[in-house]
Amino acid sequence: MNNVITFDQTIKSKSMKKIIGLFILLYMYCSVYGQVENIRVNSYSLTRCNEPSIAVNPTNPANIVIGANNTFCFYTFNSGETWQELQMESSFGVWGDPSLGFDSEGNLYFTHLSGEPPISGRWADRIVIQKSIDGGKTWSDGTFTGLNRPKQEDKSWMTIADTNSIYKDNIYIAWTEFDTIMSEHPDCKSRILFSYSVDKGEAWTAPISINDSDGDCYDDDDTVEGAIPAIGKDGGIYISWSGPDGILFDKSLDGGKTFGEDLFISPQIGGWAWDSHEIEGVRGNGFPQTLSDNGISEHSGNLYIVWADQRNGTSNTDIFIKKSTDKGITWNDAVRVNTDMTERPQFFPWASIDPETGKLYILFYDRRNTTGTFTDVYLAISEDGGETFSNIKISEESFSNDNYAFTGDYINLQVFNGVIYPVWTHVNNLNQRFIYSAVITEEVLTSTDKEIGSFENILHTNYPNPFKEETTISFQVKEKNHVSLRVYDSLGKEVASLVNEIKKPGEYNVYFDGSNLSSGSFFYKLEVGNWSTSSKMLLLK
Ligand SMILES: [Ca+2]
Ligand SMILES: [Ca+2]
Ligand SMILES: [Ca+2]
Ligand SMILES: [Ca+2]
Repeated sequence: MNNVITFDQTIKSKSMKKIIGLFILLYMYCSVYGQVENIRVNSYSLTRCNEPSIAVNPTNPANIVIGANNTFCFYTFNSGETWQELQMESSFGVWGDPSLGFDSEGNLYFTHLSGEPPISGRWADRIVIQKSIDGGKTWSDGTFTGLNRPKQEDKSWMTIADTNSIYKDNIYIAWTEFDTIMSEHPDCKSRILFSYSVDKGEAWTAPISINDSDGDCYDDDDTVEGAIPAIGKDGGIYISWSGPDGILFDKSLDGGKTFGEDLFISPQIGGWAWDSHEIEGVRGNGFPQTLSDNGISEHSGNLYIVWADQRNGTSNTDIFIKKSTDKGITWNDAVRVNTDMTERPQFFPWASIDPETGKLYILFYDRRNTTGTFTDVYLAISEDGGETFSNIKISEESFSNDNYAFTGDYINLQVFNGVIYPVWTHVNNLNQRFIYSAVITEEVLTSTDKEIGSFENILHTNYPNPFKEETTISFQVKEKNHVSLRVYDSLGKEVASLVNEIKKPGEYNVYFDGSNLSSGSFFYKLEVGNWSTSSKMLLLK
């Protein structure tokens, strides 16, 4: 049923030479920077190839599978050295928004939208779930959930409960239902739906609506969209999404039968949808992702929500994170994830947690070091439960990311056994699209850490300044040392202690909330061991 295309041997030997050449270059580069080696997944450009989703087989981690728009599936059984490509087929149709995952037994699931345009009324009428028991080589025709014609079912995401959860291997899907997609009629509504399977994708529960107030049907800022389920150890099901009221959150404590009252998490300045005027040249979004740390570290039980918004300027999109240590009842202040001090955009965040260490990894597109529409890919790492982040560039070359070669709505990341597997859409200088990945081990990250060794002790000017309520203070630490960052009023009285602990070399940023202070000048002082410096900021209400 599926067409398997194996890499041509001549192409392979040519690319081997290229790889050797690249290796030498990389080695030279490594001695300075410690660059992550990138893997190109498709050998030739594929039209509409974007929105990649990646899954690593827990029973054989050399088996990695990537799905991409609209119908692509790539799989490897040798950790990405060689890839096979096939086109997904199903009698329900295959129409993009791929989301992939393995259960603990190595069963692989590929969730996507349904339909084929030639069949009138069939487009996106349900969410289809196909299954592979041979690591992605062959697929079932699929089962489905959400069929509710003539309404349309769109932007689905699947999460499989992990081995530490009481609901291990149950499959959960959340998506957006439109009465009529793109309709401008005021009565046309959108809602977040949720359905799950307790029998490995054979049967699906009747979808229920999670959100308390509906969105519109424009597929824009005021549409409710971007729901990604997280399943806790104790079976709590946590979901956040974007819509007219900003980022909202809800949870189910009965295994997904019922949800509660929506909780407001954060405004989303600029909405979730950004056109090419907001992020130069490209359609971007800041959909929130909910995560539950089900691991064994001191951060186990934490919930996180990661998203992007434009609170720091229309063209200066940033990535933010909030944390809850009480299962979503209360949330801390937002922390900025990208550590740069530029006014350039970061977008399409995707996060994953290493359950062994509680380390948090966030992948995103980043234009901090580029001009125009040129884009890099960065990985942010937090070792302290989302309080502070270091950032590492993982793409080998910048590429122009614009609507000439549409890169979809998301990139993706998985962490398994301490190895980090990012996947993103790369566009070459001929506007051809490729899926890129990497296999990033702790050794690679440690060597990349050497980049951090080139850091100096620096205190950057806070941003924004003057500020109304919140501002970000960024600093670098040269060597592992005790670090303190304190804020004083104009009379020298301490008003806040923002950092007071041992820090590794790296770049950090800290949010300062001045909402309960009155207007005036403040000083902030950074101490690293015996070294110290201070700077001034202005609170204007
Ligand atoms: Ca899509
Ligand atoms: Ca609700
Ligand atoms: Ca917008
Ligand atoms: Ca930015």
